[in-house]
Amino acid sequence: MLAMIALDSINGQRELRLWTICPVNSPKRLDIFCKVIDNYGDIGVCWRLSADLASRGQQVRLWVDDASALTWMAPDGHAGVEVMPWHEPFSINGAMPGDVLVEAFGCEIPLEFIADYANSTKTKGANHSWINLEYLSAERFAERSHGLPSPVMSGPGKGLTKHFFYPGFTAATGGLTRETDLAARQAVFDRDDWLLKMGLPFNGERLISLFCYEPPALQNLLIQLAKDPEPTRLLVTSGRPKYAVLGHFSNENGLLPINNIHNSLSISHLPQLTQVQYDELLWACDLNFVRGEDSLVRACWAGKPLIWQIYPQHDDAHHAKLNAFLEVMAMPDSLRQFHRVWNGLDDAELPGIDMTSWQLAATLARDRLLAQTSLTDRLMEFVVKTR
Ligand code: TRH
Repeated sequence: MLAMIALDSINGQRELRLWTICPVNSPKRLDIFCKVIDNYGDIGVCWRLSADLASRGQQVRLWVDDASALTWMAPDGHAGVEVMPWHEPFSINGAMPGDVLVEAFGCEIPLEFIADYANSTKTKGANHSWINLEYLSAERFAERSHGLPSPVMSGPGKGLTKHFFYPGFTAATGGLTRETDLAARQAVFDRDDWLLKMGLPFNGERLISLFCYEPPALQNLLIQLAKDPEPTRLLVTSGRPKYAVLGHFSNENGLLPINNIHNSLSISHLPQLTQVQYDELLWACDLNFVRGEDSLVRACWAGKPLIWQIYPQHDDAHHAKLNAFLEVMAMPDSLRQFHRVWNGLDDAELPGIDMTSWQLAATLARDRLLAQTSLTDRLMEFVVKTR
């Protein structure tokens, strides 16, 4: 913390004032904890945040119980981010806890680490920062709950206070992760070069990326695209989307199925992309199907129309979450209905694709979001404010 004397002029009267300033970007050491529950979102979100913090001069240790996806998501790692194994029983291996603890998605940081963190803050006489990073939601509760304190009443962390940090789409939430160089990289992106580099055939057809679980309307979509006189190349990401698509073909005994009367639909299967390449895929396409959390945010930044398959919850809590997102993005009716059918909230026919109105909404939504500060900026400000 820096203390500074400043001469101020208030209502014409000159005053000497004491300001206390702690620069938001002063380097800190952060320990981020991540448990991989399923799919790629847990590690995807945590890696994205870690890399962004590091590129702003922070030092990050990312403790994760399964780092295997990083071998393809981020094969080159990132300067300033150290990936640490989180095994049971937990061992910190003599390392000193950093200044800030981030507990991603309620993963419950090992008690041994909390004990060391509590001791080290006491010994250093330092303030503590324990952030509970929550799931992204456009629902109103994200604004209400963002920043709330939660005193720790028992265990080795007794006496410390956790703070809830809710990512979100408005200024009253924790915002969305966005790298400082994202717009510059996007501005010089050359789609033709990229497709060539990726070895993807392209003859000017509409490009659609597909990253999804097993949406009930997938067959419907394939039929719609195949029947459409406008040619489409569907770029199918690896894993579950690939098998979901192949499943529809094998339903038809592996024959070229689905009424491809105009030969309109071509399908390319993609390998596992790095996170950087996945961003580029979203920039290259005219329409992106995304899922979960991180790919949704990246598709918002791409500024292209997107269709989101939300992570389903048993109690259907995802219905309200989906509707809140459609609202905050001010999506046109046809796009809202497309989402309802794609997510199984409505078993009607899939509406037709309306690129013009969908593109307009995507551009406007991106512009509104770009006018806000990023999640990483807000997190660092929050740390300073709550210490
Ligand atoms: O994989 P997801 O569905 O992840 C999740 C998890 O299910 C998680 O448990 C749940 O909490 C969350 O959704 C809501 O979707 P998501 O969040 O988009 O994460 C995918 C990550 O994978 C993202 O960081 C982008 C990255 N990715 C690549 O790097 N390369 C690729 O080729 C693809 C397809 C994705």
